[in-house]
Amino acid sequence: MAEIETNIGEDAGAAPPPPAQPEPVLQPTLTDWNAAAAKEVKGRDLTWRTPEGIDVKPLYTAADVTPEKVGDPGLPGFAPFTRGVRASMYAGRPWTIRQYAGFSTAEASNAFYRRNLAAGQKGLSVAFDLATHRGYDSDHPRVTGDVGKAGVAIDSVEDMKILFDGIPLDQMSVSMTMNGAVIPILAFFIVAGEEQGVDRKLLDGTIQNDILKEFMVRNTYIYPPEPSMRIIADIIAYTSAEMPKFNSISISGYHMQEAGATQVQELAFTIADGREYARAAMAAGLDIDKFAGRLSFFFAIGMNFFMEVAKLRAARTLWHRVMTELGARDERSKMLRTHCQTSGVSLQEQDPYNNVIRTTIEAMAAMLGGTQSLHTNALDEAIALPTDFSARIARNTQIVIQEETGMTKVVDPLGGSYYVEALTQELVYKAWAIIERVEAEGGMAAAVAKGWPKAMIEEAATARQARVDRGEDVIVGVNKYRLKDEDPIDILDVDNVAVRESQVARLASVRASRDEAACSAALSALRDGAAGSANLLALAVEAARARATLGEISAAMEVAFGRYGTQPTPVSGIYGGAYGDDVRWTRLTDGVDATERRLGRKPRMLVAKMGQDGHDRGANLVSSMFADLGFEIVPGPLFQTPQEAAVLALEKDVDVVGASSLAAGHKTLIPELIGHLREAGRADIKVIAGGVIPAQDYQTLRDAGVQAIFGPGTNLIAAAEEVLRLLGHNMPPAEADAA
Ligand code: MLC
Ligand code: 5AD
Repeated sequence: MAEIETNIGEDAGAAPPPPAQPEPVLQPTLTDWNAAAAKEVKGRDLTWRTPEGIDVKPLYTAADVTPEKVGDPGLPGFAPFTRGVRASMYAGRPWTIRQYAGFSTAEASNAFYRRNLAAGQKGLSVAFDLATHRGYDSDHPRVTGDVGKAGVAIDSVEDMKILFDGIPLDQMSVSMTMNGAVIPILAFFIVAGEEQGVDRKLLDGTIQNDILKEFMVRNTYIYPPEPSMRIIADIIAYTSAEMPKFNSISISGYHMQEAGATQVQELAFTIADGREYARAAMAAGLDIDKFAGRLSFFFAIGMNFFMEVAKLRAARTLWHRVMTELGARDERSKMLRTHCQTSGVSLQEQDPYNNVIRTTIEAMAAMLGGTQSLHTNALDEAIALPTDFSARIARNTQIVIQEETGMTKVVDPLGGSYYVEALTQELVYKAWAIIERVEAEGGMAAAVAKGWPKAMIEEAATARQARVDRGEDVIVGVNKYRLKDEDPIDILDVDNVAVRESQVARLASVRASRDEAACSAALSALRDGAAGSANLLALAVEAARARATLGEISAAMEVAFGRYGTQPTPVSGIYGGAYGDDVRWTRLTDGVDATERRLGRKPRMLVAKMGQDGHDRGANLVSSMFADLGFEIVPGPLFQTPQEAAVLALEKDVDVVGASSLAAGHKTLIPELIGHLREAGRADIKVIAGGVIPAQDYQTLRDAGVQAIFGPGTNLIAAAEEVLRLLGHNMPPAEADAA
């Protein structure tokens, strides 16, 4: 066989002779390039203005990364950690494949975790159901639609022990996404470890414990802001003293991006939140270098690939600056370590296999940005929780990148890219401007209380929706290249009635077998502690040991703290403003005017949020858009029972109730609402449903009396046309051009 000539490797032979001296040529300049490019595109401006307001040029060169412009990004493992927190990064140890999961009972979730770990997952990340998040036991009347649906139901230490059965807590790092009921959940975890024989000093993991973003975007808070901040300081104090391997908080921007924030907003508010928490712990008397090394972060990774890579690099740079300013001396205190999750909101119900492609691109951005830990979403994200099938593809997306591509072999391989370095710096500047504004207004807790960060995010979300509905932002399979027919895919359906029954039975047995006197003594100590200043986690550990339930522990603190609630305040003018006098918009406003003349008043719609589902992005978008059209909107408060929503609908005498459901409670809650309206003799009030509602559930909802269903990927213009038709307006059929 003829030998193939190669110059690769040691046996390549002598180096080829140097080329003859080239004729001196004049190197083309940037001006030459500009002229050439302008000629190719006939003078069209190729600058891309991103939603962050960044003007991305079509070309970056060495001129964009001079030391005056971008400084020196330094080396990985060294301050300011722009290029990564470890010197060897993935070449030394790959990021943790940590899939967020939880559904149904502790038994079912435990079995799912074990299957995933056997198939190559490396760390655990627990998703709790909404009843648990909001501090209710599974037998509470407010949570009938929520038990076991969006996550696993945990009522006591006994459930927590089952959740980690056969999973040694001194060897497995466990993240728990818990913010509202963080005290009982962390207490259950500590006691479950203890009863597995694991000292809390060895517990490795993370608790989300980030309440500020709950008030801003995620809404699974329980108590008002002030006691909530105290809880965080108590947890940081307890874990920094007792649990040296445990990350006391996961400061989360993820949910901001999910709610519609731009990358700059996500970055800025997350870093500002981090500063607020560090200050709260310092105000409680803790030394910054004793706790800061265990503060961790969590970001979303969406489809703007290079922006996401740059965002993680910028985040590390900013955090180093913030912690230096706060007086940290230890470099470990200034290191931003983060988990990332690919973007849920970027995934679609339509043509769902595209989601695998999206998630792969996002996963690559997360790893090229230098994440420590990663969750990749499943392809059925837009409609349901993952099945074993979809979870396998999601997990394997990471395993393939780690084990087949060689991408892990080089540290920060995009470092030095003109574009990435310039963008990193641009994000640092843009985010810093917002961080300064937060600072000028008294810090993030004060900003959240004033409400402007939330409003800013909602404006960005509404503008994005308008761009998608107008076809300006492309989503393949949704507003472009849409399939005529979609094949249904198998999805996970949790029988919440059965889960609730089994939880109720276990609760009864826990209550029957515990030492009642010890339990109530522990609960009353906690009640006093909440009124005073004792460490709440330490007291809750005692209560957990005595088999107090999650609902009881939460209620004990609620006596002193109260329960928090807010009224939604939708933004206005953004969606309508994007359409201006576009014919699709004026057809609708004409329709609303005609309906108003017919009714003798503006058409009224209640936008209802029932159950413990706090995902309010869709509801706020709908409220904002319909108000722009001329509807009178009644924005329903979060967490209503179906009966409360019905009472509000009757009181306000609405024409339509739009029930927004993103947490799988729709099959229980919406039929109940319709039942209450009918009982009151108001079957004429139209009920429509929107949100994460799988096609498989449409018939059940229609049979219950739902008149229109708007799933993920709905064009709001088309939805409004449908609503006007329901109100008796003779609206011509929806135009294809709206999509
Ligand atoms: C890492 N290590 C190395 C190394 N890389 N050592 C030598 N060389 C290298 N190259 C060491 C680390 O120092 C550490 O040890 C250990 O290995 C583990 O690495 P890590 O980088 O700390 O990873 P991990 O343990 O996975 O922790 C990542 C984390 C943590 C710090 C970001 O907070 C975390 O796991 N977060 C996950 C959060 C999460 O799952 N959230 C889900 C949210 S879902 P040592 O001793 O230094 O610790 C959600 C959705 C919703 O919120 O709304 O419901
Ligand atoms: N299991 C798996 N993923 C979940 N998510 C939320 N709940 C679960 C769960 N129980 C994911 C989705 C969602 C994000 C907040 O977390 O991707 O968008």
